[in-house]
Parts: sequence; structure tokens; C-alpha cells
Amino acid sequence: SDYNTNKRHRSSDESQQRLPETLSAHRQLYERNFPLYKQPVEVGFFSLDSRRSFFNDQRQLRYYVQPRKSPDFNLRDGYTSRFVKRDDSVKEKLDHLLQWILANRDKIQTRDQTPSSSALGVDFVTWRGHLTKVLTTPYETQEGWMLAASKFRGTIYISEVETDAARENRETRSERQEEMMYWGYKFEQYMCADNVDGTPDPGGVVNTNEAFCTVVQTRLADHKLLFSGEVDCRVKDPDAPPAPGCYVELKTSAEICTPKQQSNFHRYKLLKWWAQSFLPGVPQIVAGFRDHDGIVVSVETFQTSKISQLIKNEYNCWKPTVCMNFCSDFLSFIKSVVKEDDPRLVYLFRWDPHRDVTYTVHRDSPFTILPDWYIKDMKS
Ligand code: 0WD
Ligand code: CA
Repeated sequence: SDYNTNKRHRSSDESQQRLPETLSAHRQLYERNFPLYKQPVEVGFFSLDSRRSFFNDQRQLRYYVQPRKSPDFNLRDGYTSRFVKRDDSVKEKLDHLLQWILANRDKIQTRDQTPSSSALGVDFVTWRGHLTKVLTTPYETQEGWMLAASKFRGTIYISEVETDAARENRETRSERQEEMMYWGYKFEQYMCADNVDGTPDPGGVVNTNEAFCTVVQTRLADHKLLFSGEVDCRVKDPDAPPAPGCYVELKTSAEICTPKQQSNFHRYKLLKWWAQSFLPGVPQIVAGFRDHDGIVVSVETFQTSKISQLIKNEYNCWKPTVCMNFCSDFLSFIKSVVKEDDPRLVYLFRWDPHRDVTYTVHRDSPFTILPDWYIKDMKS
């Protein structure tokens, strides 16, 4: 039985302090000093194979191979003949990350905790991709989001819920859009080897079920975070910095031919690229620029730490500090709202462009994040 109350769920005790009901996403409110963001530390990793099965190891980690000066990458190659697409109507929620936690509870670094303590010792568990959406919110004008949050043993778990608009988009994608989604994965195949001494195999099958994910721990202001993100590859050099410092993010983008396209690239695409790689501490992004026919015309490397300087000439451009302060304040907002420690309760936070963040509360609903197998195992 869902109940949907913005104002009255807290308690009948009116004497308790009023909590904020909403959070503004106006960028001006977040223009202050950059908050503390500790260097993310990799605490583990996992792999998903061609059937989307979980493995507590790095079998799917691939190696970056620097392309020739003028590579001949045709991103359309194999779309109709050598492509196995993950079923994106299946909602996996946090399941693979929860599987990793159960297998690695001892590896989560916590200060002043007794070995027998039942708590994880982190404030939030989520996917990196969900945090990317939060970071870019003050600048987003197109797509809203819904994030479900539940508290269990002191940790708040955050999992995305697909909006009606996102579902509509997913179910009505054109054939052209479907094919263009393949291009990013095909670029990965051209750029990555399966083994440290191997070379890419553009004749192989692209299977988007396969994934390698890093799990990192860090702190944003006073929020202890544990999150996981998919990693495309690492550099081959065995003397490279330890993960996540050796990881490389791969991207494709339309070639830039006009000043307007250059400006849009800086304003919108680099914001998303920066947020996604900054969060887990991935230092470089290798971009393949392609034409309308899916032919890669150039390959360029961006240092994540230099992106904010690159965009400073853009009028009224995005600022990393606004992204990080909004994220910090949003996590504080979640903490102030999600007080009850009960995984059957879901607090559903919703944001739409030009609106404030609001929330509703749901008990035993389809939004439930934590499966019984996780709760059972954590209690044993
Ligand atoms: O439940 C959900 N709504 C989502 C689940 C949304 C996003 C991701 N996921 C899951 C998937 O299991 C994925 O393996 O999280 C895992 C890791 O995700 P992430 O790293 O936190 O996600 P994000 O940063 O948004 O995407 C990283 C890469 C993408 O590469 P590009 O270069 O396009 O950013 O993960 C892939 C994609 O290759 N990806 C996904 N893979 C599986 N399911 C999804 C998705 N929904 N979205 C992006
Ligand atoms: Ca990528």
C-alpha cells in the first residue's frame, strides 16, 4: 500500500523541528568554495560476462591500445551481424553492487568500527551514473530524474527509477538512434585488447552484457560514499598508477565543424564527461570524433583534471564547484529526510527541469531497492 504524502508522513508530533520539503537546483545557490572531495580509492571490482552473470574478479577488464595516426574505424561495421544487445527493459537496480558488497564486506574501509559491527560504515551506496546525474542537475534543462532511497543499518542506498519520459524515449527509439547507441561500443572494440599483450579484434562480436566495474570509496564534505562505475579499459603499463589512476574512459561524439558545435560540445558534452570521470577519479578520456556515417575522423585525449580550464572561455559556462556543492547539499537533504532505518520504506526523490527537488514516501512498493536476499545475508 503506497502512501504519497509530501507533508505529513514525518510524524503526528508537530513539536519536532520542521524539515525542508524541497531543495532548489538553482546554480547561483551553489557558487561557493569547492567542497572537500577525497581522492577516490578503489576497494574492489567485479565483472559481468556475456550472459550478465556476476564474477567477483577482473576477467572483463580490457587494455587500452593507442590507435594509428589516421585509424580507419567504421563504427557501423557489425551492427546487423555481430551485435548482442543487453536487454535494457530489465531493471537491475543495485543488484550487482549488492552482490559485490556481500562478497567483500571485510574490504570496506571503516574507521573506529568493531570487527563485529553490523554497519557498513558508509553513508551512501549507489551507482556512479546516478551521482553523475545529480552533479549535472543545476545545468540540465532537458531530462529530469527520480532517485529512490532507503536506509538499512545506517547506510542509505540510492537507486534510479526510470521516469515516464525516459521510458517513452527508450520504447520509441528510431532505427537510427538504435544503431548510434551501438557506435560507442564498437569504438571500444577498436580501442581495446582483451589481454595485456593483445591487440583489438574488430572482427569479433560486440556484446553489451559484458562489463567491468570498479568499486570506489570516497568522501564528499561529510558524506562517506561507496559507489561503482563501469570502466572501459586500463593502460597497459604495469608501472602506471594504481586504479583508478590507470583507467581510461572511451567516448564517441559527432565531429566538430562549426564554432556553434564547438560551443555546444564544451557546454553540454564536456560537462557530462567531466562529471562521470571526475567522480571515480578516472584521469583520462579518449574521444573518437565521427562523421554522420559512423567513420571516426579523429581521436583525442582529454585529461579529466584539465576539462574545467578548457571550458572557461565559454560564456556563462558550467562550473565544477556548482556541481559538487549541489551534490553535497542534495546528499544532506536526503539525510535530513531519510530518517527511518527500514528497507521496506522508499523515499522517492524527483527532479524536473526548472523545478525544485521534491519527494514522496512509499511502503512495500514496486520502488523497493533492497532485495530479501541482501537483507537476509547481511543479518546472518
Ligand atoms: O538501473 C539503472 N537505471 C542503471 C544501471 C543506469 C546506469 C547504469 N546501470 C548499471 C549497469 O549495470 C552498469 O553496468 O550500472 C552499471 C555501471 O553503471 P555506471 O558506470 O554507474 O553508469 P554510467 O556512468 O551511466 O555509464 C557508464 C557506462 C556507459 O558508457 P558511456 O561511455 O556511454 O557513459 O555503462 C554503460 C555505458 O556503456 N551503461 C549501462 N550499462 C548497463 N545498464 C547503462 C545501463 N542502464 N547505462 C550506461
Ligand atoms: Ca564509455
